[in-house]
This record gives sequence, C-alpha cells and structure tokens, in this order.
Amino acid sequence: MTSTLFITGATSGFGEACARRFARAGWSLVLTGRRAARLQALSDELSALTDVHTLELDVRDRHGMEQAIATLPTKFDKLRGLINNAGLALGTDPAPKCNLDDWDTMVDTNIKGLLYSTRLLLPRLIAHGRGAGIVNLGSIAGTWPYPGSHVYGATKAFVRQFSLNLRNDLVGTGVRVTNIEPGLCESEFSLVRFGGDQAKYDATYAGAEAIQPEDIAETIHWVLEQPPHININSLELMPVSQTWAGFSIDRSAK
Ligand code: NDP
Ligand code: 8X3
Repeated sequence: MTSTLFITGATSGFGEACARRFARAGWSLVLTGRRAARLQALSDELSALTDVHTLELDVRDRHGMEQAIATLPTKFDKLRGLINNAGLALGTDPAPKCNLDDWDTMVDTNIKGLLYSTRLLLPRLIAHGRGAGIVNLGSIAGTWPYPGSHVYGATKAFVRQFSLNLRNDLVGTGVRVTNIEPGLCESEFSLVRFGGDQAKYDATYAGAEAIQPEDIAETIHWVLEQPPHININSLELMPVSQTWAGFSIDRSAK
C-alpha cells in the first residue's frame, strides 16, 4: 500500500525539502501552504515521481482547514504521516518593543494552526494505525532561552509539550509523535523573521555552515521510516558551529 504524507508549509524550506525527499521514496503527498504558484510548481515537478494533491491553505483558517480536510480525495484520505511544519518567527526585538499583531500571528500559526491540522487529521492517522506518525517542527528555542525569542520560543515550548502529551493519548493506536528541534538552519525563515532584510539574512548565516532544509528532510524521513515499534520522542539538532552563549549579567548596579 502506498504511504501518504500531509505536509503543512510545503512552499519553502523544510516542507519543500520534505516533499522532494518523500516523493523520491515513493510516498504520495498532500502539500499545503498559502502561495499557490509555488504549490503548483512543486506539484508539477513531483508529479512525475508520485501522486500529489495541493491545498492552498492558511493554517490559521480553522474553517478552511476543516473544509479542505473533510473533502480530501479518497486517494489521499488514509494518511501515514503528518508533518506539522508551517510556522514562523517575526522579529528579534525585545518584548517591550514588540508589536502585538506579530505575537498574535506567531501564536495563531505555530500553536493554533498546528492544533487544527493535528486534531482534524488524527482520525485518518489512527485509521492507518501501526507505522503512522506525526512529526512536529519544534525548535531549540522551545528549550533554550535567548534574547528576542520570547513568544516564538514559547510557541515552540508549547509544541514540545503538546507532542509529548499527545503520545500518551495515542497509546494503543500505533501512531507515533516526534518533536524535531533544530537550531540554525538556512531557509526563508530568517527572511520572514527580519521582514525581508537580505543583509540581516546574510549576516545570520555568514560563515556558520548552517543546517540545510535537505538535512532536516533526511532526518524526518529517517524518523518516519523507523520500525513501527519505535517512537523517536524528540530530536535536537544544531550545526557544529552553534553552541550556547552562556549567562548574561547586568553589571549596572551601583
Ligand atoms: P520557511 O519560511 O522556509 O517555511 C515556512 C513554511 O511555513 C512556508 O512553506 C510557509 O508557506 C508556511 N507557512 C507560514 N505561515 C503559514 C500559514 N499561516 N499558513 C500556511 N502555511 C504557512 O521556514 P522553515 O522551513 O525554516 O521553517 C519550517 C518550520 O521549522 C517552522 O515551524 C519553523 O519555526 C521551524 N524551524 C525553523 C528553523 C530555522 O532555523 N529555519 C529552526 C527550527 C525550527 P506559505 O508562506 O506559502 O504559506
Ligand atoms: C529557529 C531556530 O535559534 O533561530 O527555530 O530560534 S532559532
């Protein structure tokens, strides 16, 4: 039986690389994102390898998600995998300088969007049973604090705990749950975070030999292809160049 994979945020970065990796492995794909032209181009490319269904979807749109998932073509309705990848960070300013709209966007996308796709697709994953799996995109920011991470890091801490909690509720179904927690990876993530500022993007990755989206796709493929009795609970990855900066001490006390 062909395995089917649902990917949120397949129009760039990790999601796009996962689409290519799993297409090469023969999985059929449901690819989602807001940018229709990119979905179409990816579908055109991968349709030579496998069956592809695209959904132009904003994960924050609960009604749209409900509709699209309820009406998935029968060919794609029995899912073996879900990659909850759609997400973003906006800005690195300290909290007092931040804009509440940006905070709303991160919470609505990284937390609520992930909850919608998970809850709506769970029955299909459970119907597949043994060997099925959910891979959530957490981050090192969900564990390690750093200045300017505030809400973004907190959304990823939510994803981490939700992933662990979900495992308990899925016991006996055969459905696995994994939280992938990457560090510095080169993708449009930083262009989005810095509002399209190419100079800041370049400075972020200069000389760092950052993890590439293809590296993450390889890791996720490995996770989902583990023998069905194994659950990788969480997996933290950093480029070798990235370590911890140590504690910061304010020395302005008189
Ligand atoms: P990209 O910016 O390259 O990709 C983000 C994807 O999410 C795009 O396909 C985008 O599609 C989609 N997306 C964003 N908002 C929405 C929305 N409202 N509805 C639907 N889709 C949406 O980033 P990455 O590939 O690097 O990041 C993917 C995930 O990995 C994110 O959750 C991120 O937080 C996490 N991560 C990234 C790291 C990094 O350093 N790059 C490290 C650790 C975790 P579209 O715009 O077309 O909707
Ligand atoms: C993205 C990695 O370190 O920029 O989640 O927060 S980091």
